[in-house]
Amino acid sequence: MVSEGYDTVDDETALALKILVAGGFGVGKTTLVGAVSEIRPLRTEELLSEAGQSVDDIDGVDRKVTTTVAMDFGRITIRSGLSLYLFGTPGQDRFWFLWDELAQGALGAVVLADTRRLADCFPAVDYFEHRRIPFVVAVNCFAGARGHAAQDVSRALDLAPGTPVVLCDARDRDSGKEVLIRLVEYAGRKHTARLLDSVG
Ligand SMILES: Nc1nc2c(ncn2[C@@H]2O[C@H](COP(=O)(O)OP(=O)(O)OP(=O)(O)O)[C@@H](O)[C@H]2O)c(=O)[nH]1
Ligand SMILES: [Mg+2]
Repeated sequence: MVSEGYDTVDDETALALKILVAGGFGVGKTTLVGAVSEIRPLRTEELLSEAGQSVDDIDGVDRKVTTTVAMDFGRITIRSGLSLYLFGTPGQDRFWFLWDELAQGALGAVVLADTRRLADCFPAVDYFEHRRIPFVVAVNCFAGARGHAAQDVSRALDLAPGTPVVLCDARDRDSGKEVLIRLVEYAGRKHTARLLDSVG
């Protein structure tokens, strides 16, 4: 029997994991969550106002008119029985205070990077390294930014050996999904290794 107003618990979607989508300002976080989400994504966009120009760093993202002020939320089913809840972080420094709340209980994170402004993702990389939250770096290939070897990005960001670096197009559902699959596989391996360490 199905009671009106209640979701049935479906064995097919038994496991739901929380994933963060982070990175610098304007790197494509909201775009990625929107591209892959199978539900209408929740967005908290505000217009970039003239008043904000002194604090909003819009260099390199000149056509951008809105910015995330709290978070993005979306959901994707990776395979039968496994869904991901995606939380996009706000990109600007003045919203850092929201990160700890957003990161609670996250399995892992995608750090989006733009090779024209690679340094912008340092704070996100630092954040996840310090909290030992597994992450992959996904280079969003804006026009003209192709051709960067994953190895170069890994070296420039001084990533720990084994941290995956993948190229993607944040606007493309399949490309975004691939990034998420890489993350789930990687984070799964990391968590398993830690578990074995703690019992061994
Ligand atoms: N050419 C190109 N444009 C992109 C790509 N990804 C995002 N954009 C555009 O870049 C701009 C920034 O995208 P957003 O998704 O808002 O970036 P964000 O990281 O959520 O930004 P904040 O929340 O403000 O930090 C938008 O105008 C997108 O349409 C891409 O892969 N290629
Ligand atoms: Mg955003």
